[in-house]
Amino acid sequence: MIKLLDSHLYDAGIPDSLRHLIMYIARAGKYIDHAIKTGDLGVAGSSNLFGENQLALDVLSDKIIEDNLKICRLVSHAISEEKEGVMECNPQGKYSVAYDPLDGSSLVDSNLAIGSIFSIFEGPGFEGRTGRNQVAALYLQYGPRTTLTYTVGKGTHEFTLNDVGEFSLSRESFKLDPTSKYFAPGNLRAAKDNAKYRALVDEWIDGGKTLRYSGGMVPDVNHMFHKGGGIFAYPPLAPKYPNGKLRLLFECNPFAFLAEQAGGAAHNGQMDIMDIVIEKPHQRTPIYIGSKDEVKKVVERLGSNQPS
Ligand code: AHM
Ligand code: MG
Repeated sequence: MIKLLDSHLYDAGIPDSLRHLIMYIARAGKYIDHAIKTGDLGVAGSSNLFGENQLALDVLSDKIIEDNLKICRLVSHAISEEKEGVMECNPQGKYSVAYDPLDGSSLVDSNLAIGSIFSIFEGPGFEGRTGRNQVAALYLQYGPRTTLTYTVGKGTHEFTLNDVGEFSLSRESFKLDPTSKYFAPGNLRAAKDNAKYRALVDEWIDGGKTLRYSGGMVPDVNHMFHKGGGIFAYPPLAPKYPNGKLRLLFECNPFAFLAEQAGGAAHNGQMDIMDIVIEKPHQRTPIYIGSKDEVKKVVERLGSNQPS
């Protein structure tokens, strides 16, 4: 018998308000999925067949999510990777949501997989909190199939969008092995100046690991979630990315929560990703995420090469 997202959330015993919020996010995901499949993927300002102005897909995705977070009335504060400041929504809302509306948007025109990522906190705002305060994290991947993967701290579970527009359970409580043969070396250009990163990449190659890297964090992490393990790295590289490129609130925290709940780990070279205090909305951090022992090995190898 099929299990739908709403009923899976109900069985998880979470408050109805959080279940409704996740269902609104899932709804936004369906509209984005539709826009990707049917829309003009051109730049903002281009017009469609009828001469109407089109929004670029990342702008449209941002708007779809913002609208859903506002109409559900469950959110007090929201912040988008596409916008500078925190948005105040409903003062009575119980939750704060950080989201990346379309991660990997530069991959859209070439038809590679992309995704939307969400990090949900109870209570108002984000600053001064850590990833441990997340009550839920989820992402949608828009690929040949559209999937939604979520955690509320009771394992990590994947749902697949079916032909009648429902998210149906496809993988329940999946787990990451401690080691894995897959590696995804982000920011490989850092290996030019960072001898430790270069040695690590050599070690992965010499050890016979298989490269799986698409340039999109969503499909890259999703790949290891499907293969039962892997290691994804995005180290810093000064002067452009002295703290790495990926953002704590929008990308690193939610994936860290999902990975930990699948038995994996996420670290920035100095501490667990979810222990980093959020000081500003667009804060960046290096990240090493995936199979536990693989993450441990990266941290040992890169050691003091990490920025403070
Ligand atoms: P974006 O949020 O601007 O789309 O950037 C995030 C993406 C990640 O999905 C991916 O891991 C990373 O950028 C790759 O960046 P680069 O190719 O610049 O190293
Ligand atoms: Mg992003």
